[in-house]
Amino acid sequence: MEWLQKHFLEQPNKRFLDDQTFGDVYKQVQTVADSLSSAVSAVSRVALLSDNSVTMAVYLLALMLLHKEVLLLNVHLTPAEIRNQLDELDVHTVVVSGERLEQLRNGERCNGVEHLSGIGQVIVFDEASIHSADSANLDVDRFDWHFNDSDIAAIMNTSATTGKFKSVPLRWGQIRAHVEASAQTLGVTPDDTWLMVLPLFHVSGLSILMRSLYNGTAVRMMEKLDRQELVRLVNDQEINMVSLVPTILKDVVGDIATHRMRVILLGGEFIPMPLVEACREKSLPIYKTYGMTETFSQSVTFSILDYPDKIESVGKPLPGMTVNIVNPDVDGVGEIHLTGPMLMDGYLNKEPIRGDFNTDDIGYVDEDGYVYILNRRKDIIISGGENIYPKEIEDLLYTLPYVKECAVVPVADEKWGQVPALFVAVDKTHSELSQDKNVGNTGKLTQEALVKQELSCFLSNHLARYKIPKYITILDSLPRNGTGKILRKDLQIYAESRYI
Ligand code: S0N
Ligand code: MG
Ligand code: MG
Ligand code: MG
Repeated sequence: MEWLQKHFLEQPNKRFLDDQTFGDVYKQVQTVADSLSSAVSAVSRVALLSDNSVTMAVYLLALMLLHKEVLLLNVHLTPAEIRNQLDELDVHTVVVSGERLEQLRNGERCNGVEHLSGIGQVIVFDEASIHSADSANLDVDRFDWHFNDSDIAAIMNTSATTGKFKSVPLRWGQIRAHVEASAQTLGVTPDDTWLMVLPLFHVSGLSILMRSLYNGTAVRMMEKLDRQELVRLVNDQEINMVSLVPTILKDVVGDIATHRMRVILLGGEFIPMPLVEACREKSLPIYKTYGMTETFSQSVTFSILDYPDKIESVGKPLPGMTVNIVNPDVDGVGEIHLTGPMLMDGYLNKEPIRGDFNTDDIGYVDEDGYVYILNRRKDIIISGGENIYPKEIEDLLYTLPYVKECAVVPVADEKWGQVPALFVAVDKTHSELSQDKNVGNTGKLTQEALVKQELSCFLSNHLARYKIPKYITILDSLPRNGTGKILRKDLQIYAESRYI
């Protein structure tokens, strides 16, 4: 937060967030911190739930200035998922935008199932107070602007192979290491304006705010993805930097003019080579990035225009980061392990990391130090940049008394890159699946349609939309190998032949 104070002193009139200057934001952050301070004085953690906006950024910075650990909640989560995350991390205060308030209050989706969130304290954004920010009544000394490297700035929950989320503490030392290394890799110019269309609740978005806060450059916020507006901002040179996932870029690449941008940082999911080729043909300054919440975003990056012979790689580690290939085969392909100052020191409430961090991704490093990813984490499904772990969905389904066996597998998808597909075997005689129970509101359904309806309804009450399987296939039993393991690859091949 000293960075904000520094830019306020050195360049108060420079644009920072949309049309707000460093001077404006400096005052707004203190005003909001003042208004929140008594409500949050007794707690060390506060959750924040909002879509991207300048107001969200100001509230986030204000909570940081109050030295709170800010749990950033994904707006796509259901009330049940939100409550679960709050309970697990012992968070009782949620700061929320007016638009997302209903989501905390009422989780009803279908069949009258209710999930009231039972949260201790809910504080709604107060836009009016932000704009009444006035320097006259500000005494900067009442805040402690200094942060220790080991202080936690934010917490993000990431889904995990186990099916249960893990909590990543993002500490100031890690953030500083990242913004310094990123600036060295991408360069900084005084006119940089970085478009934030990716969510501030992911490191893809939060890192943009932190880089600009450190470099004293501008951020243009986009609340809701608007593809036309994105193209206009790029072509009219209102921005010169943007972070995107391939799901977004592939929709707009045809409309983007050449040579207008300084950096298009592209990552968050598998990057298809035809997209990279299309960008290279237009000379778009694509910087591929490989990174994750655990490393506070990009840890490996390169420019496809500067190194065209390496376009199949994800680039070289940022200064300070090291990639180690562990257990390599004869071709040098092995587990990708990372280490360096941007890496977290361990998940909350888990063993600290000693030595390298195993990403569970598989790849190799070439003789020039470029990293190639061949397989993403085992079983992971990445839909439009959101990670989904089959086990979370499967474990949830196994809580249903009539589910005998189930498996969720990734299926290629034109829009989202990948989507989950569910295979399930059920006990059709179970009372929960009886025709009579549903006949009132649905009319007569086939047994299969009835089962699918029950499952869809159950899933939508419990899981964020992007995690809900796009395809459901009901089988008598799931195919297994000699040792009893479900043949997931066979299911994936079957799903891709049937549904695509
Ligand atoms: C792609 C996005 C913007 C899609 O949102 P869109 O089109 O606005 O959809 P909505 O209007 O919100 O919803 C319409 C329907 O679509 C469903 N839906 C929304 N998102 C998804 C999804 N991802 N998959 C499947 N379905 C989705 C909605 O539920 C809705 O459904 P209905 O109509 O049924 O209600 C949005 O998904 C998005 O923002 N994605 C990107 C998220 C992201 O940033 N991921 C990256 C996370 N990774 C990291 O942070 C580490 C990597 C990293 O740091 C990085 C990544 C990229 C670039 C740079 C970096 C870096 O290193 O700095
Ligand atoms: Mg959107
Ligand atoms: Mg969205
Ligand atoms: Mg640390």
